[in-house]
Amino acid sequence: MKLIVVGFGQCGSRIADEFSRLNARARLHRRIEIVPGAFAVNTDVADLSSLSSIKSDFRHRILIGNRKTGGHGVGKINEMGAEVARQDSDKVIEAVGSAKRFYEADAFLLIAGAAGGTGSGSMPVMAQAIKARYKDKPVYALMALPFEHEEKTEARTVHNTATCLKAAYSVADAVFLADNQRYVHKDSSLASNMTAINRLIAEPFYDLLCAGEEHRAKNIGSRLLDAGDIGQTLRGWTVLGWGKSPLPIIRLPFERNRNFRKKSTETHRGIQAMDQAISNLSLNCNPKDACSALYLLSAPTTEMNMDLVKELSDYLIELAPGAVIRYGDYPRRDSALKITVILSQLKRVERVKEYYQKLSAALKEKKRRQEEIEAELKELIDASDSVPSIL
Ligand SMILES: Nc1nc2c(ncn2[C@@H]2O[C@H](COP(=O)(O)OP(=O)(O)OP(=O)(O)O)[C@@H](O)[C@H]2O)c(=O)[nH]1
Ligand SMILES: [Mg+2]
Repeated sequence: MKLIVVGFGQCGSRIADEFSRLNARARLHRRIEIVPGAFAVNTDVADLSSLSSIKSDFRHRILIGNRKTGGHGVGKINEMGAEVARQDSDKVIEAVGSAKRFYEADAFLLIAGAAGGTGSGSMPVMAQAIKARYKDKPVYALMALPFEHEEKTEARTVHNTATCLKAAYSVADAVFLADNQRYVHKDSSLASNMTAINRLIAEPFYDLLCAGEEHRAKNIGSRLLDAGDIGQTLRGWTVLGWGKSPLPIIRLPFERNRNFRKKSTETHRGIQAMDQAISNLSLNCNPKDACSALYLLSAPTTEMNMDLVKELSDYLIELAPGAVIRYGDYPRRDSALKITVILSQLKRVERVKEYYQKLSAALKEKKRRQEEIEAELKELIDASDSVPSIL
C-alpha cells in the first residue's frame, strides 16, 4: 500500500518525517516504495526547518498563514489553525497533488497532534478539502493524543483535542489514535523521547505497507495482504500495534522435521507475538469493541504454515469476537516472527468519550462562571443607580 503522508503542525510534521524515513528504509532494504510523497504543513518556520527527511523545498515543507502568524505558530488556538488552513488550502492541495508518483498512491494519511493549535485545527479542514478534491482516494487521519500532564498544565489541551477528534472523525475514512502517554519511557529526556515515540508510532505501518508492494516472488505470501484488504478494514476509530518473538539464530537441518514439539513452539511464538501486539496497541482499548480487525504475520517461510495462521486467526476471533477478520502472511528473512494488528471500527473508545465529556463539562462551568461575573457586575451597577453622574 502506498500512502501520501501529510503532517500538520510540529507533531504531525515530525511523525510525517518519520514516515519519510520508513520509505527510505523500504527503498534501501526492500527496493520498494511505500510513501510516494511526504509533506509537512505548519504555521511555524522554525519547526519546518527542524525536519530532516522530508524534502526541504517549499512544495514539501509548506508554510501556511504567514500573513496572520508571521511564521510563529498559532499559540494553541486551533480555531486559528483551522482558519489559516481554509485560506491556504489551495496551496496545500496543489503541492500534494504535485507528488511525483501521486497517482500510484492508494490513500492519504494526514497526521497531527490533537492538542496543538496548528495541527489540530488545520488537519480536519485539509482532510475535508483533500477528500472533496481527490474523491477516489480514502483519507486516513493519524492523531497523537496528549500526555496526561498536558491536560493539567495546558488550558487548551482538552478543548483542542475534543474538537479535533470530533472534526477528524466526521471527515476522515478512518482515524488512527496513538496515545503519547503509552510510549513514555521514564528514563530518557523528553526530546529524545519524542523521537523515540514517533518511531514507535510509525513502526507498525512498515510491514503493513510493504507487504502488498513486494514484487519478488520469495517475499510474496500465500495470502497477500494488499491495499484492498487494508482499505476494507479501516473505518472509524482505529488502533494498531505490533509484537515480535525472537527465532533461534541457528537452526539445525534435522530441526526442520516437523515434530509435535516444534510445532507447539511455533504456535506458542505466534501467540506470544500476537499478545505483545495487542498489549502494545497505540491506545488502550478493548478488542471486543472492534467490528473489523486485521493481522499480518511476517517471518521466514520455514516458520510459517497454515496451522499457525489458523491458530492465530482463532486466537484473534476469541479476542475480538465481533470483528470481521482479515489476515496475510509476509515471508521475510528475519531473526524474529512479527505480528502487526489493526483493530478498526471500534464502537466504544473510552478515551475519546472522556475528552468529549470533559469539554462539555468545562464549557458548562465556563458559562456558569461568566453568568456569575455578569450577575456580580450587575449588582455593582444597580448599587450605583442613585449616585449622581458627573459626565
Ligand atoms: N508523538 C509526538 N507528539 C508530539 C510531538 N510534538 C508535539 N507533540 C504533542 O502534540 C501536542 C502539541 O501539538 P504541536 O504539534 O506541538 O502543536 P502545533 O500543531 O504545532 O500548534 P501550535 O504550536 O500551537 O501552532 C502536545 O500534545 C504534544 O505532546 C512529537 O514530535 N511527537
Ligand atoms: Mg507549533
